Amino acid sequence: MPLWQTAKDILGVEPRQQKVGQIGSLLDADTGQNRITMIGTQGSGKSVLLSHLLIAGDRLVEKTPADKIFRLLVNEGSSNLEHDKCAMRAGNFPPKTAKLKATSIEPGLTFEWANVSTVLGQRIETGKKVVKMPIADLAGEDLCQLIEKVNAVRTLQDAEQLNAQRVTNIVTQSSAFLFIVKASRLQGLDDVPIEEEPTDVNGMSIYSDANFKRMLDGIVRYKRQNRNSPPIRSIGFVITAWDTLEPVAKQIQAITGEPFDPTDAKISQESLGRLVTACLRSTSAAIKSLEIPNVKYFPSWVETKKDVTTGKEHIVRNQMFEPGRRWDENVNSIKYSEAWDWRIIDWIKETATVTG
Ligand SMILES: Nc1nc2c(ncn2[C@@H]2O[C@H](COP(=O)(O)OP(=O)(O)OP(=O)(O)O)[C@@H](O)[C@H]2O)c(=O)[nH]1
Ligand SMILES: [Mg+2]
Repeated sequence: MPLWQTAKDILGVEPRQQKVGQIGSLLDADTGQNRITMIGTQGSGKSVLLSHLLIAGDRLVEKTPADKIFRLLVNEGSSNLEHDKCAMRAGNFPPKTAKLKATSIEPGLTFEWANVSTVLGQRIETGKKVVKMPIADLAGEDLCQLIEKVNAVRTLQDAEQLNAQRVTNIVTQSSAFLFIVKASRLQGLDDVPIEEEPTDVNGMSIYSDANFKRMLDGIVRYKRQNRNSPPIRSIGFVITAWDTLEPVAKQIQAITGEPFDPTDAKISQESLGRLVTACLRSTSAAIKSLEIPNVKYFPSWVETKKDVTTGKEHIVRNQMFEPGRRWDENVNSIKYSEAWDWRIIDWIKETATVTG
């Protein structure tokens, strides 16, 4: 039995006996389809994260040794991702993502890894892993509406009638989800007023926890009712704008003695998990009860500074001759959570099954 099929059996969210009849169709429909979907409400930091994730990806490509392959292929579609990356490197936040129009072409990313060896003079790639992130940077409004629709969908036919391509891509073929949570919207941390979630899309709550729980419920319901949809193998929580949590994080660190400095790459998964459980109680309980096997947490941030003349927030750029890194690595680069972004890329790789 192929390893990935065994993994599906072991890790699936549904009981094994319900899935036996489904194995053949899963194999036929989706061999090697490793899809991750990024989910986050409006203004939760998706575009900023994606831009610096791609910047980190470029740096990883630069650093990849000759006997390995790491590729990150960007299909921009109607998005402006390559521009956003350069704007970030220049210290500017990307603009709010435009809502998709009927004619828009959806963006997407493809991550690829392989080992390279030479046998009898032939270059051979082995252990290839490919992961697709089909809708890389949707507007929060589109995602929220999509999830609202997914909630109402019962059959694949319904999905086709509503908006087949998007619903199918986002839920049917995803086996992992990257939840984007903004640190400033985490609820209940003393002395930090929460930033409310925008509520201009019908049914959205001002609270992140309510929105995530509803999204998760919609996805799970859909997957339970559609046997061709792969089970959820993993969820990654990215806590964006982690820098805004600095005062409270430092306080937690001072009182508990556990590393909780936003810029400290040594924070344990356990500490991060405790923060997410405490601030997103309904979502965390739902994830736990679904027994999703692989849940990981990633802080993410860019360092910002207010321009004294314009009052505008800018991303802090590295100075060319700043100590600690080579001068050419400092050029055209910003201060951001690079080490954590590389861990996100590792997690993306871990969610993948070998395809060749
Ligand atoms: N300080 C700080 N602010 C951030 C960070 N990430 C995002 N922000 C702020 O949050 C705003 C929204 O971020 P975006 O990435 O555009 O949010 P989005 O999820 O793409 O939003 P939509 O496109 O509307 O769905 C940014 O313009 C910044 O002001 C961060 O790491 N640090
Ligand atoms: Mg955006």
